[in-house]
Amino acid sequence: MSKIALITGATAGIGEACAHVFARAGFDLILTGRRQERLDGLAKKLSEQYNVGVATCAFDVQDKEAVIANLESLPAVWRQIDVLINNAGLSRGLDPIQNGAYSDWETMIDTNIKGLLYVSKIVSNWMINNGFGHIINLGSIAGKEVYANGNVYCATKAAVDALNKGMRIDLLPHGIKVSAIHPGAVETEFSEVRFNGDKERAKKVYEGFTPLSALDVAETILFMASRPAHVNINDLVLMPTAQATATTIFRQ
Ligand code: NDP
Ligand code: 8X3
Repeated sequence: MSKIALITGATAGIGEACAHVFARAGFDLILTGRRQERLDGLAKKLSEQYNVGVATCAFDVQDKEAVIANLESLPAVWRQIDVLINNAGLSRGLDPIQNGAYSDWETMIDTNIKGLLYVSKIVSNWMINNGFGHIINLGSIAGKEVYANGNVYCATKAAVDALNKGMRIDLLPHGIKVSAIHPGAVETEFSEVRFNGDKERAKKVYEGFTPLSALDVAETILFMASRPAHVNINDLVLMPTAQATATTIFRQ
């Protein structure tokens, strides 16, 4: 029987790259995100290209009832999840704390922290019943270091860092692995979302150096997920070679 990976935020960026990489490795996939048409397109492509099973589930991770209803609607066979990749997340704005928008703060907290918790509660209970599983959380260098105007986004990723450690302790007696990956700059739709669709401003973030690609991160996540049973990578910081810290980037 094939292994199963559930990937949140599979409609773009790192989540979409994880879908490709895990399908190529023979995993059946449960793909989630809000944009159903992107999920449908990806499911068709991956099932044809790699001959794997793909289920899709469109919901907003901020909506607790929607998370519960959608995940609980999965048939029993899809609940045998080997790997949960808690990837759905975003940043909104880059402003000093006194100028931050309430709605941006709420969106980041509700998505990056509460959404991750809603999904993790359901799936970790399934993993406990199954007696196996591996949860891989997407943190960020922004959760390890705070940078100017990053305030609330950095706080949400510091929360992911803490939750990753807490989950690992709580799920240890159940034989469930918990890991986090903390990337530096990865060129995806992330900065476009942060800057509210401003493509020019987003492009500048990655100018003058080679950022990580979504594929770089996805391949590292597959490596984490494919260690032997007795090995767990607790925490992995993955940076572009040109980036030493959250704010120290060598641009040519
Ligand atoms: P993208 O914007 O390219 O992708 C984000 C994904 O998250 C999309 O699939 C989006 O799907 C999904 N998502 C966002 N909000 C929600 C929501 N409310 N409900 C369900 N799904 C949601 O960004 P990345 O791929 O770069 O980001 C993925 C993760 O990696 C995030 O957690 C981010 O914080 C983290 N990260 C990113 C870095 C970077 O430099 N890019 C560096 C470090 C960490 P949809 O819009 O269809 O709902
Ligand atoms: C995304 C990385 O440093 O641009 O989490 O916020 S950063």
